[in-house]
Amino acid sequence: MAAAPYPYFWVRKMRSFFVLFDRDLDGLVNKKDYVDWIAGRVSQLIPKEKAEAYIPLCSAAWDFYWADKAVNDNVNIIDMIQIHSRYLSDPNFHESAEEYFAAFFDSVDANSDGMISLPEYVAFLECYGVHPLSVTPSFEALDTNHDGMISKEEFVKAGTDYFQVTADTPAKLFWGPFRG
Ligand SMILES: [Ca+2]
Ligand SMILES: [Ca+2]
Ligand SMILES: [Ca+2]
Repeated sequence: MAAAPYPYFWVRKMRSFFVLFDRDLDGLVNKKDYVDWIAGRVSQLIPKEKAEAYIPLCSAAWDFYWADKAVNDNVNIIDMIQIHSRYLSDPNFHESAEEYFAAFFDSVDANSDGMISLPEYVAFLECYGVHPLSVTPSFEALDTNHDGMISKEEFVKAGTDYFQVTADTPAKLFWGPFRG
């Protein structure tokens, strides 16, 4: 079966997201990579009550976005791209993604002041194994009004744009350096 002709740059974004989790480079991502490894880091890097909200969200995101295509709990890049292509075809996906990112925002906002600061974003991406020195370009890309903070609106827009905009936009840096 020929691969579906998904937009090229969008495919690169999906690859960049996939490789964030495939840390052993075997071409497969499983729930352990996507939830357990991150949960372990979240527990160390963000405040306890924030972590307690974040970890179930990761688990729900795995079930909602990845698990349908899991074979023996593993998802390969072809299946990952296919399942994430629902962002491009299913209008309901936009709404669910907005809800996820709004909830993620509340966990990343460690001091609950309604804004994400650079140190808060550093802690968030450190949970995904991104080096702190690599976070500033992402933070600047998301801070579209250049006030030195990431608002919930900026965060949700970039997070959803990452998955549903097919063009090359600054949202590609949402998860740290672009790897696709
Ligand atoms: Ca792997
Ligand atoms: Ca904050
Ligand atoms: Ca801002």
